[in-house]
Amino acid sequence: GPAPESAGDALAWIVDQGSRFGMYINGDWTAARGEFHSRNPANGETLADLTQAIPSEIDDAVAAARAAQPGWAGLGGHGRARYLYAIARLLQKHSRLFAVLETLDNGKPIRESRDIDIPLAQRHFYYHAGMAQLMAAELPGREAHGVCGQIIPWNFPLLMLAWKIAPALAAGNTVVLKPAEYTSLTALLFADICTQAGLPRGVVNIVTGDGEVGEALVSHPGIDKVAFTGSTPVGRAIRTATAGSGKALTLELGGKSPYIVFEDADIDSAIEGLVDAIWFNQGQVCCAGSRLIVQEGIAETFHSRLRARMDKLRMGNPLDKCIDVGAIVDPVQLQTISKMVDSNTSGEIYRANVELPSEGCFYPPTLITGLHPSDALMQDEIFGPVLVGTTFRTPEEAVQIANNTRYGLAATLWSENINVALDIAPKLAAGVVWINGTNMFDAAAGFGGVRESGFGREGGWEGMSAYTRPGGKADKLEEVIA
Ligand code: TXE
Repeated sequence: GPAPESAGDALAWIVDQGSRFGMYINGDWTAARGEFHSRNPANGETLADLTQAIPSEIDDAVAAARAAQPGWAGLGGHGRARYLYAIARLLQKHSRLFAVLETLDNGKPIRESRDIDIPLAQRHFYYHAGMAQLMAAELPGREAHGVCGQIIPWNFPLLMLAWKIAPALAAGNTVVLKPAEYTSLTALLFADICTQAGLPRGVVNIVTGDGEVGEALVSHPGIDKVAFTGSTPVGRAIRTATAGSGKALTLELGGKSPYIVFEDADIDSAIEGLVDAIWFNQGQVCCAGSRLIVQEGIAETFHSRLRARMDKLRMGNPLDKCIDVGAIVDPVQLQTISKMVDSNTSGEIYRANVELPSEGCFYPPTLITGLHPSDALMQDEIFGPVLVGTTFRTPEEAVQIANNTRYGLAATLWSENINVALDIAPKLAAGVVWINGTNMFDAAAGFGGVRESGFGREGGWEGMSAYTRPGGKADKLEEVIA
């Protein structure tokens, strides 16, 4: 196969910064203190030393964002769009650097960062540049919240940053964003892009650190809107911390999304779909199709063909362009996954017959079948390359099992019968239902959950309106006309 992608440029960029990063506040870099490290989970090597924000630095970042906000909103939609287009083009120009850096920091296969994460992040900025221009006409009478405090997870570091920052800026907000502590590097490279794009100081601020920094940010009185993607327990804590504060809030939390296969499904496609649903990004995907629900009549055949497909997954160095399954983000997450799988008592476990690299955070693609719908493994998010499953007899039972969860982010169903598909889809409690496909995203389509998967939508008009509120001032006439 082709040679692995070289880490050279990305490592050179880190070294150029002295391998120590301060934070990006008011368009400047703060002093680096090297209080925690970013590591490459594929080999354990330290990539860079990072800084844990202290309260006065969070104050500085929020103050910079507050000072910049009226001017940013005052540029109008067309003015802001110019910057969003510039950011999109720069992301495109540096896409290889971003892709390699993301893979080094997170452990995801280069094929995914190169073909999915980074292009979708670019697309999000292009799309929201357009939204900025349309806003005055399409969301009349609405205005930006002000300053947004945004907290993102480690599974799609740059893409989640784009989902947060692009609509916020398009609507006229300024932001203070905190990336996850395991994966801050592409957010710091993005700060460089903001400078290159000539973005006015203070419009984007990046602070780094752990949950303590996140907690301080969301409860800061200078924040008007909080947007969070991460675990359900932290989402709950943030909802409590912001309750009664008047801050607007959107939460995108965990999931245990059903993947239903009817007996008339195209089995080969449904199996390929599962490769995308649960082994994409090592299953560390909030909307991963992690609960397999197969109709009884085809279950045996389906499971045996699935096991054969699992054996063909290629695991190894994430920089290798042929790799399907890369490294788990961090040793802690690896341990969580392995503990959960080891807790299995009633299901039948199959581990893919693949060679694991001798070092690094790797976990083999795993299938656990024959579970009861109420078993803990069918209820709790594993957030790893582990598919759990059960069977059903009737469509009614499929719906019942699918909805037997506290989550509701996504659902997938496979059937060649359009009547079955159209009958079942609306009965599934989920923010999105995919039919004969899975994990399809578009900047124009609102994404988000119901129940404990959170509330609010990101993307499309729904996402834009979440970054606005009814306005106090009349829109500028020239913008409405434009
Ligand atoms: O998430 P956390 P973790 C799920 C998944 C995973 C589990 C734990 O099941 O196994 O969560 O992952 C910041 N106030 N998902 O521990 O803690 C934190 O610094 C404010 C699903 O990494 O939720 C990071 O930036 N912020 C998910 C971000 O929250 C706080 C993606 C997410 O970290 C905070 C990730 C606090 N009190 C994990 N505590 C998805 N839905 O995509 C932590 N943070």
